[in-house]
Amino acid sequence: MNTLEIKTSPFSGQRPGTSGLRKKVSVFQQANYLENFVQSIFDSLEGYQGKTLVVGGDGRYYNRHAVQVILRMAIASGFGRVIVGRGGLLSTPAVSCIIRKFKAFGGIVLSASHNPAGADGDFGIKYNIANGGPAPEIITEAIYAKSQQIKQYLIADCRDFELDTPGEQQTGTMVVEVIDPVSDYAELMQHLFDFDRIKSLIDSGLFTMRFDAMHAITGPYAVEILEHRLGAGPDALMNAIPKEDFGGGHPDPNLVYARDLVDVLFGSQAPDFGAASDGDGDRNMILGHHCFITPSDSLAVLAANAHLTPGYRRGLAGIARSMPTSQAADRVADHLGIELYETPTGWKFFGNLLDAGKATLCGEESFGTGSDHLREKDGLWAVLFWLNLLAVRKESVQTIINAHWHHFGRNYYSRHDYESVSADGAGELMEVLRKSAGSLKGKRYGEYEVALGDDFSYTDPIDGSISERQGIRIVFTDGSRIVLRLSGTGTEGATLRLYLERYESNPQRQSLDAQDGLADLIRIAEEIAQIRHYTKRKAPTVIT
Ligand code: G16
Repeated sequence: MNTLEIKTSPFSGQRPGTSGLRKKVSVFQQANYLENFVQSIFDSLEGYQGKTLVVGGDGRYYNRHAVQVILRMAIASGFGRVIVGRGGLLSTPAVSCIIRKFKAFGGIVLSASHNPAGADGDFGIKYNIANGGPAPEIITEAIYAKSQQIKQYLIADCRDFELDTPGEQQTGTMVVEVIDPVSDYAELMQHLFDFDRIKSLIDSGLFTMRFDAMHAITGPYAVEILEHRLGAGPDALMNAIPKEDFGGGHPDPNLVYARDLVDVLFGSQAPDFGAASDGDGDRNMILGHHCFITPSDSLAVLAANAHLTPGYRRGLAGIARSMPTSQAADRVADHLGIELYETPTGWKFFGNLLDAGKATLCGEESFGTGSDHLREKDGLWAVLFWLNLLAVRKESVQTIINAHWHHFGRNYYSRHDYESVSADGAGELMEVLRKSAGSLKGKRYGEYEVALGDDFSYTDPIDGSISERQGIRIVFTDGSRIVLRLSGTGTEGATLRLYLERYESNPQRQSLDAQDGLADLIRIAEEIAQIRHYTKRKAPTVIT
């Protein structure tokens, strides 16, 4: 078998964002674009010859083609084995699970997460390291640097691999092993949660649920785990068949894009529990009967109740959350007497804390929750965690969240997204704020007085690496916060995210709609940041 050396030249803009390289499919379809990036990944790694690589994606348009290219390039670069999910499919948490279980050198995840798919949609590629987690910035920057100097890539001159049947295929010195994408992950879930108890709850007939896979990767995982192992009926699953274009939808599990599920949970005869996951299976949204749990509250509830599950009965070492995530989990950490870590946005920042055993649970406002069982956030894991709590506590989701707020107080929280706005306008807004943030201290806005204004900077407590310019924080003397940052995952123009948080300890005042509870802060954010002026938008595109 020949190795071809193909001459190429760099593409600008191959710098990975918050979570890998995400671009329009048409960008990836340019000759050599994908190959350049894959070669740049391999060129930035050392010592992988003869080792194992895991490859899989969320099944979106271009997934199959990309898998075949990566397999041929992995042979040419000297990997010894590639483990690939049947059909080229693996959820992001399953990639993490399999890297760890089989002690692989690393893995490549093909996904643009919740971004729409199809020929006109988005595609993405991300490298995960041996701990199963996203490559840290030092590696993503090295990949980018290689991509800007690349002159050639190596690819095996061989036929396509058969991806639809589990088993091994030898080509040259490399083995391609096609595996069932679900079973290793399902086993891990069964180990962490009390499946018998959840099954009894579902079998009791007193509990109804609905899970929306949004025509994305969690469909097969939900069928195996929720239906086959836990006994949920097929009518408990929505959109469980993965499609290359996600059925034309936007598989972002939030109140706007998972509207069908939200309508069911807020409709007449609503089930007791509802949940959705995203394109690649790492996000989750939790709903109860006529009730929505913010991701920040979900993290706090899971932390406060973790002792009720087999996997976390041992207690938590610590909790980590991204900076814009609400401080609800901080109160639980305080109560439990454990450390709370505040990191920049991006799951990769949790990796060192998890590896060092400093954090057990992690969460982000962007509908991500996870733990030290993997090094990715994990959508179905969060769903199973909630099901385990419901099975043990035998209370409704609403009762659980009310009791939580009663005990710890409620952190009113919301995120306003201004999607696909002009990059120049959004950039200018951030520059102006960056310059003025420091001078806001002491200023009064109605009842609120600014205690701190800065651009968040993080020093990793394990390796000392510093990540700057991670979002403007305006913190008030009562702990309320306004945070602004630009998304690192969009593919069109810029997406401005405004995060709002206010703490309410009085149980009598905890039942407002979040937008009402945050109305003053929403006005103050506009006054300080002039969002309408810079984005030329009258209102956010998405409110969660
Ligand atoms: C990715 C990252 C998350 C991050 C989210 C939003 O999630 O893995 O850590 O919170 O993007 O990032 P941003 O606010 O920069 O758009 P996913 O699910 O898209 O991979």
